[in-house]
Amino acid sequence: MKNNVKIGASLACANYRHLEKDIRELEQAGVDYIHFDIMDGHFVPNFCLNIDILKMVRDLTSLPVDVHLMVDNPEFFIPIFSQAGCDILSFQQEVAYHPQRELSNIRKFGVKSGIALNPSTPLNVLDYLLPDLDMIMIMTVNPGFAGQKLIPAMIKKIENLRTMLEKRELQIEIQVDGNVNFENIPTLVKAGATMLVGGTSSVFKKGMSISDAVRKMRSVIPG
Ligand code: S6P
Ligand code: MG
Repeated sequence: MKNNVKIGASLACANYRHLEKDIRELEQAGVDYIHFDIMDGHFVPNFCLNIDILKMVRDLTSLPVDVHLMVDNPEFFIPIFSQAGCDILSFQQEVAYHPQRELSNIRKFGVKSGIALNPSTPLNVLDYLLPDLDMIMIMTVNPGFAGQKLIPAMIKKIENLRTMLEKRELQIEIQVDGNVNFENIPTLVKAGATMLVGGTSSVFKKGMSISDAVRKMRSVIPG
């Protein structure tokens, strides 16, 4: 880990033909965690991964697993995923009726609590949730698909979030998800990101091995 910045691999972008091989490569490359996307075809118009794959991954590796729920009715899925063996669990703020209750439920299961914000969701929704949060995910693209372009306004949002946390002297991880690449990592980290999600733009970049990609990511982290 460089400068306390954690490198995560978005498993949805791995090669499903040989998932175990990719997981071994991720371990060898020294990634800090696996990012595990769950989609329901309703909150986002796509599907990806599932609970059985999560259980299999849990059996295969001791790497921390960070589950990102992009689903309606997160309150229904939180107990199921919390007990399937994840280390961090986050849900989208936009579809949670009682986000404070959901965050404290996640912690009751012994799992770190996270919330994900769509690009258009303002930071003030976090005001009264901060004591219940271990991680805040800034979506740098609209959720639903890999291979999109980072929305430039998200850099200021990350800076503002960092300022908000510093003012209150809170140590909450700032995760960035979407088009995290070798060129924008320095900017994202300087803005305040502490957890990077690497997908098709970095960890699983076409034409590059996982270990070379992770090495390159680490080399561009400032500090
Ligand atoms: C997007 C999802 C993400 C992607 C990741 C892909 O809805 O939550 O975790 O899997 O962003 O990375 P990239 O580099 O293809 O954008
Ligand atoms: Mg994600």
